[in-house]
Formats: sequence, C-alpha cells, structure tokens
Amino acid sequence: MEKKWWHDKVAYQIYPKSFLDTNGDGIGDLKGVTEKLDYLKELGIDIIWLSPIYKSPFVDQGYDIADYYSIGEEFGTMEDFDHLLEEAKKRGMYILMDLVVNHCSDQHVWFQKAMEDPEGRYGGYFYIRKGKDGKEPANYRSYFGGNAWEPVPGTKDLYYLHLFAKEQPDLNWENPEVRREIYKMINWWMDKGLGGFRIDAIINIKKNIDFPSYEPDGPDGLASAARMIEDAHGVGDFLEEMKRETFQKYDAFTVGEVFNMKEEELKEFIGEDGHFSTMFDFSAHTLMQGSDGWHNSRKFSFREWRDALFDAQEKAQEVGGFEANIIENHDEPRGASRFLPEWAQKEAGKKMLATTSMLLRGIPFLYQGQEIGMTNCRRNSIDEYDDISTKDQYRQALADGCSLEEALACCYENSRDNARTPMQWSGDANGGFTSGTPWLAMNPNFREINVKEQESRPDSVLNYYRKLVALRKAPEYKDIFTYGRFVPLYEDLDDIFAYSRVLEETEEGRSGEIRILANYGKQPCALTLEKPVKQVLLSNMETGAKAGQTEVTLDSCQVLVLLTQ
Ligand code: TEU
Ligand code: CA
Repeated sequence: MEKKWWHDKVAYQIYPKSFLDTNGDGIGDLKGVTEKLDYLKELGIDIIWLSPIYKSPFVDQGYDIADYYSIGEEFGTMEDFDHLLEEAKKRGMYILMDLVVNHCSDQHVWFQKAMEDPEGRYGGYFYIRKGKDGKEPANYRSYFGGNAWEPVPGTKDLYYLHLFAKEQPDLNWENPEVRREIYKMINWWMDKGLGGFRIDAIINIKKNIDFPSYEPDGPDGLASAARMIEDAHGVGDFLEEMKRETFQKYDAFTVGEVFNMKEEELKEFIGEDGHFSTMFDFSAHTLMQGSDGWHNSRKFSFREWRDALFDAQEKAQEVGGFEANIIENHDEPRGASRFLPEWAQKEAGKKMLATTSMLLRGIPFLYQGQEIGMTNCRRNSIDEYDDISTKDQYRQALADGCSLEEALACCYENSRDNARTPMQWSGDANGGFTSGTPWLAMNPNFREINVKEQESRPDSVLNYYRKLVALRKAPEYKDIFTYGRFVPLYEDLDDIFAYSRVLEETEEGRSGEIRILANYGKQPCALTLEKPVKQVLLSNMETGAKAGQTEVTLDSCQVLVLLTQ
C-alpha cells in the first residue's frame, strides 16, 4: 500500500460558532480558534476541520453559503483566516474547510439572478422545473421536512429543487459551468495552503433528473428525497472529475460526508485511488434512525452497535481504504450520552469509549468537547432550540400524535443542538466561552465539566485523551495503529468490545500486535488471552494485569490496551 501523509494523523472538528468568542458578541470566531491552537497541539491534533465560516444568513448554521469567497463577518475577516493558517502551519497543523456544494444559500448571487430570470443563464445553475397538474414536479420530502420543490416567485408553474431547507437551493451539477465555478473556488482556497476539505452531503449532487414521483412513505403523501438519490447513478463521474481538477493537484486530504452510498461502491470511494482520502463511518449513527423521524428512533443494543462498527472496519479493510472514525459531530447527539449504557455514563466510561473508538483502523476525528466528555443538554421548551432540523422533527412528532413532553424528550435524545452548545472552557461565567451572551445557551453542566478543571486533575478525561492520542502516535506503535490489520476478538461475548491490531513484518522490519479489551458490562469479566501479556500500554483504571499473564479480569467500564508477546 502506498503511504500517504495523512494516514497516521489525528483530526479534530471545530464548530467555530461555539468554540471560543474573543470579542464578546456571543459568537465563536477565528481569533478564538487561533488562540486555542496550542491547546489542540498539546492534545496531539494534526488536522483541524472547521465547520463553515463563509458568509451566510445562517438558516442552517452556515451550511447555506451566500459567498464562497468571503468569511462571515461573525467569524472575523480574511486576514484572521490567513493568520490562523499561518499559525497552524507554524505548529505543523493542517486546516480543512467545509465544502458545501450540493447547494448554496438563496442569498447567493447565482440564485438571486436565477430568480430574476429562471430561463436565463443562472436559471441553469439550479434545478428549475415545471409543475405537474398544478402541483410540484414530484413528491419529495426534503431532509428538513416539507416538499423539496418550492415555487419560483412571480412565475405561474415553475419550481426549484431544495433537498434541505428552501433557503438551500440545490446546485445543478449537470451544468459544466457550475462544476467549473466550483472547481475554481476549491483551487482558490487550496492555493491559500489548506490541507484539504471535509465534503458536505456530497452523495446528493447526483440526481435522477427524470425526477419521478415515488410511492409515498408518510401520511404527508411524500417520499424521502433520499429515495430519488438512491435511484441516481454516476455520482462517481462527478467526484472523479472534481478530484482530478482540484484535490489531486495539491495532494489534498479529503473526507467525504456520505450517506446512502451504494454498498458495492466503497472501493471507488475510499480504495487506494478513491474519490476521497477517507469518509466518515456513520454505521453506528444510522442504527438509531427510525422510519418516521426522531420520535420513533430505534433503541439499539450494545451488540448491534459493536457489530456495526466491526462490520464497517472489515469492509474498509477489505477494499484497502481507511474510514474516519467518530463518536459524534455537529449533527449528532453527544457520544457519551448515546453509546454508553447508563452505568458507564461517568469518566471511566468516557475513557473506555474514547479508547475503543480511537484505536480502530482509520483516521480518528474528535469533535470539540468530546475530549472533556461533554454530554447532551436538556431544554425546557422547543423555543430553547435553534436547529432547523430539531424544529422540524418536533413538529413532526406532535403531528404524529406525541405529547409535548414526548416530543421534547425526542429532541433531548436526538437534537443536533446537543453538540452545538458552546465549548466548556472553565467553570466561570458562560464557561469561559464568551464575556457576552452565548448565541446558544450553555449546557448548565459546564460548572462540573470543563477544560480548566480537567487540566488540573491528572486522572481527568482530558488528560486521558492526551495520553491516548500520544500512544496512538508513539513512534514504537504508530505503524501498528496506522497500518495494523483489524481483528475482532471475543465476538460471542455480549458486553465485551475487543479487537487487536496486527502488523505483520513490514519492509522496515516492524511487526507487532496490540489488543484493545473493554468491558461495557455491569459485572467484571475474565478473559483468557491467546498470548501472554508483554506490557500494559494504557488503562483507564488501576490494573492487576502483569507481563506473562494469560488471563486478565476487566472491571465494569475498564479498558486495557495490551502489547502481547
Ligand atoms: O449533513 C447532511 C446530511 O446528509 C444529514 O444530516 C442529513 O440531513 C440526514 O442524514 C438525512 O439523511 C450536512 C451537514 O453536516 C449538516 O449540518 C447540514 O445541515 C447539511 O449537510 C446541509 O448542508
Ligand atoms: Ca465573536
């Protein structure tokens, strides 16, 4: 396998709006990111992905871009951005921007011109179609609810397509001029010295442009827009062209956000010469998806979760690709609240979850606050939420007969705002995030869970993450964690999350095997090892395991990282 510069890197996602506010307006900014580079460096981070910082009306928190070439003034200026890049470079760190090109904002000049003259040049930048029988051209439900076709104002029967909010019109990738504009923009940013891009919602760029209607899958008479996307073929042609015209020239790192990929296409997406460097493994996150939204989201067992992750590991390995492993991101509830059983929702459990996730084969991506074990946040009313998708899901829950209490409970479990509450830097006012009023209220638990407290305590979650990242990158073990085969262990045991990473002899003469053993159960568990322990590399608890032993006992919530003989 050809080695790439990013194979052994550890990445961190920043949600800039909620990271650190330096001017008291309650909104995190670029200066705040720059201020915390040393904090991230100390954590062992190499790559930083910034959620969108472009000019935007923030209907979908910046995922609705009004100008791809300017920085949103809430975040600062282009000078601030260039300064951040420079400071990151000084520390040997890479910056990824968020590439949101399935759609733009309705405030983008292209869309405004398209609305002025739907039949003209810019009309061709979007999907504008005639209605059918006085109704929308087809019956797609947008991802944020409601029909995905919106009337073009001032016309009798024209509609434009938006798979997300109506303020996020989809760009017409079939139009070569649109693609050229996008590639030009990507290269413009790459020329500044980015490490690469995280690529948003990218599977959606290929439509079935016959736009057929489908059998409704809900009482609203609509069918999920995903149905039409699954029915589209040839997204790979767009992705290859984009890669050739942009990323490849820069040896950039790209991470795709890909849902609804056709399974047999994995190799083309992330194999050795894939469309992307890597893509996120969402196998655990989709387990919870219900048929009609959040109010009937599925409960899943520990075993289902573990097996889904193992399955993804094996598939990626089979195609010689690397997935990007996450616990959470800005669209998902906090991993500590979601994946840990009740008895494990404490520091030991958070460290265990960190270990089993970060030592998997692939590129680990941490999300801001994960390293201190931030949790979901309870709200008293829907008015306390900001997220467009949360509001839609709440409405849908009520329409489907949930009580107010039930509808709110499903937001607590699922809301994207769980991860968007501001970063908890200290126990001071507003968690040290801002001297003003935070744009989204803090999680009140910032007084207990915060960076400052954890920095001062050697056994904190934060200090454990630092050790964990350092272990993954330690010169003696790095090759095993990066290139070692993933081998599942004790799969028949119900509460055990265990695997080994095995590196056969390489050209450089390195080989070795490291076992990761974790007990997600309530009771202690004894495990017999195939080979005796050589050394305990890391554990989240005092451990009795010693060199030479072939039996280890794991307490509830204990994880062990072992080098075996
Ligand atoms: O998310 C896109 C995305 O595909 C899912 O969140 C989607 O709504 C769901 O899986 C439907 O199957 C990205 C961003 O991460 C998110 O924050 C944006 O809201 C969205 O794209 C639109 O840009
Ligand atoms: Ca600010």
